[in-house]
Amino acid sequence: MPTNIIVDAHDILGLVDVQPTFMPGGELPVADGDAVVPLINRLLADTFVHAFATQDWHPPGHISFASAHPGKQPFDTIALPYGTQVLWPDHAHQGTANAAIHPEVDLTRVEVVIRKGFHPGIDSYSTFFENDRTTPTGLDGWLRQRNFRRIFLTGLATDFCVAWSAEDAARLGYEVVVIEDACRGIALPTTPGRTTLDDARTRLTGLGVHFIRSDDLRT
Ligand code: VGL
Ligand code: ZN
Repeated sequence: MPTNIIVDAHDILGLVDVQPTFMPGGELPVADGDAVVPLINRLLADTFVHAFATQDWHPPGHISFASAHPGKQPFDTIALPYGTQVLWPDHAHQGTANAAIHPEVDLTRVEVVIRKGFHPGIDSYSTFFENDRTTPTGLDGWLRQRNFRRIFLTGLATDFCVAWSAEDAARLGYEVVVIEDACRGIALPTTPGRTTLDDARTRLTGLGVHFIRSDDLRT
């Protein structure tokens, strides 16, 4: 995608899981995760009129927690009816300060907040569908009724909730742009020399998702 992308009225900025639980000091820290906050605030102040946000929002004993599976450790994987599930440290506890959107994020232009991951027996990375890839969160209906066509994604983590959101959005027919410097990833090792971040980039590029930097954007 060219630099100098002009942002217009059909464009919306997505803030994916910008929650302290995913930042240094949180339960599932993403390295440098807090660095996205000032950049997102700049995009909200200078570039985008419309925004949505998501919150990972888990009940106690959620199926994605390693602690819910005796003998398992965080970052182990297990097979569940809907596919392979990475097990995580307990995180994003409903109603806690670390599960709130980071208090320094300016929410003025955030028109809807989608919570996900609240069903005890299914994880939900994507902001469109839960991890069975069929249970909707409702965001697609909201975006369609509001006439948004192009979604710019920011937040945490690039290789999980941002990537799965980007993939679903592309499959649903949206134009999808990931603003890379406004995201941070977890980068779990996959095959030798590659991480979940490399794999996500390859998969998404194949689906037509664009990767840009925030200074490629113009109003
Ligand atoms: C996320 C792992 C578990 C994310 C959420 O926001 O990317 N990752 N839950
Ligand atoms: Zn989670």
